[in-house]
Amino acid sequence: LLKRFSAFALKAIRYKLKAHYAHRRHHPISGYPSSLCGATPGKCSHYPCVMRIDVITLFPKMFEGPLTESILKRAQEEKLLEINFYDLRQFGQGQYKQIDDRPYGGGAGMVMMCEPIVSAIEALTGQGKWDKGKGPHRIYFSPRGTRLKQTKVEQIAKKHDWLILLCGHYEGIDQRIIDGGWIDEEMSIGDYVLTGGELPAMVLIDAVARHIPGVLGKEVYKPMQPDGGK
Ligand code: 4GY
Repeated sequence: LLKRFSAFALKAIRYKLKAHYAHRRHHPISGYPSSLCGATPGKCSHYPCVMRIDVITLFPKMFEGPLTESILKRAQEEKLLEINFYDLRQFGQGQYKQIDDRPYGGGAGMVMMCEPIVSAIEALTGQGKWDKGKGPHRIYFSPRGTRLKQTKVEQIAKKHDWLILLCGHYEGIDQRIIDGGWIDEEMSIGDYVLTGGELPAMVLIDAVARHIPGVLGKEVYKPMQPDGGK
């Protein structure tokens, strides 16, 4: 009975949120300043969440499971966290929706083509600014990137409310995407080579989510230290 009641209560809360808090500046559960999309108030299809994460990937289904269970599941239900997936294939070129290309300037293997990635990033960035006044923070995962540390996780959770995570495959992405300024940060989760950027993206999402107020509950959440918790 209690279970059924709490399910009902949660539903009621969510309904209320949708109806009344569409453009509130503070999240009704966490009290944390929430993100706003650039849409005209009242015309926005989603009400604010604390952190929006857009994932650009060739394999959105890989994310099922890790993000749809337990704490991350609840965080999304409570609109503390919003995770959207964009299938890169849909941005592919020509009849066959091509997304791979020979490396620019030569080299072995294939890389991920410029145009689909750039159009995906630009389509998302064009959706406006959020509360903190900045555009999205764009992260590309590769073993060549800067090693991810706890201090970095905390910084990201504090500084940003909108992330774009780009998951690479093949031999990586076309270097011109990085040189052209479409990526803010190249990140590595450790000194080993995986088959793609999906697992690193899930690792970052999980680590960042713990630092969104309300995700772990008051007892567990430790506010950030001024020194970044070193
Ligand atoms: N390690 N940390 C990592 C990785 C796979 C070839 C680019 C890592 O972040 N990413 O191993 N990624 C590679 C596979 C394309 C991504």
